[in-house]
Amino acid sequence: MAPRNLSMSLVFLFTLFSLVIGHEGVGNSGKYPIVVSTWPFLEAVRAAWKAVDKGFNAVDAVVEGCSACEELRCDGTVGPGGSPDENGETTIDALLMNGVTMEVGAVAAMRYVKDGIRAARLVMQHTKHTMLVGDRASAFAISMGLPGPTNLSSPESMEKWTRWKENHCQPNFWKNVLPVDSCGPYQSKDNMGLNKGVCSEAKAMGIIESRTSLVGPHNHDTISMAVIDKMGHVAVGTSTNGATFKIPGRVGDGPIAGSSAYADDEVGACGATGDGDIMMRFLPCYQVVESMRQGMEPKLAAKDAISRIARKFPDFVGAVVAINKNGVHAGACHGWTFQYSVRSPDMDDVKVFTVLP
Ligand code: SD4
Repeated sequence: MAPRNLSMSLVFLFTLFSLVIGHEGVGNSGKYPIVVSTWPFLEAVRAAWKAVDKGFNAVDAVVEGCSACEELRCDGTVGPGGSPDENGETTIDALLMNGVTMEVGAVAAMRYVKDGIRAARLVMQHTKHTMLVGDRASAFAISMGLPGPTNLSSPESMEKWTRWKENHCQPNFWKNVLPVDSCGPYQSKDNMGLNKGVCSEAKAMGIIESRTSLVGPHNHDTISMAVIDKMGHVAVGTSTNGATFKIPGRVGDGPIAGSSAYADDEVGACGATGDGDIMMRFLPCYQVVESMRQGMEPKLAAKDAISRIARKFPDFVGAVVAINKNGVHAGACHGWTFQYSVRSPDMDDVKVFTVLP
């Protein structure tokens, strides 16, 4: 090929390459950085924005954002001091995912350590595991330098728990057990008559028909945050103290990759909130990201993931927020009105979007 033809071909190839790259939104096209979070957790989004705008990578910005929420105890359901379990104890579920490497760090039912998202980052950075649970997660986090052991209860969580005890431990998460209308210990109703001391006239607690007394806007909020940094890299994180009056040992969707959050640099990210016991059976955030990978717009992908759950559990309460690599975002919800927050370069401050069921 003559030199002139060669250089023209190179110019043509370069132009074509730039167009393709631009179309796919790879690199900083002016849409990045961007921070998206469940609920109007404005300070958390501002903290993440401040970090990512300064040049932090997406993973570290997510940690800054979720950590701010933990410190502020957003809605009483993130960080310490909220959602007492049946023993009156607060435990923490958290997850961090790097959409470049697909590394995940998570802690579940973690006691005595208030820094959920930082503990999740330590799991990701310093172990080859994905998740640590319970007391062992706490011991790990403390051994790696996080403050603790700390009592995670607060006057508010203890008062809530006392009122619940006074109300005969209602509502609760048991089913098919006796006794139905008082506190435990509970026994399987299948053992009725086999065990001495169980009142045979007592009514067994049936399958919970409506979970709305257990799971609603005031006892169930998670921060799930997605960040795309200046390089176009994606990360997500989740932090929650879970469901109020949960059975001790319960782990929700918070630390489950693909359920409360999911990120893939090639596609985008998703965050979820709601009734984790139900949602984790469907991996809604994995679904959202995979649907977007197949070409679905975020709005349709979010709606589709939610409707897959609603078809099987019409009473479930939950929401997802989806963002693709082009910075296009959308939410979908069921059973409640959902709000999510966004901060991007074209905004002066965080903007809250409302999604109706
Ligand atoms: C859970 N999904 O543990 C979490 C809590 C939550 O909004 O509130 N989500 O089920």
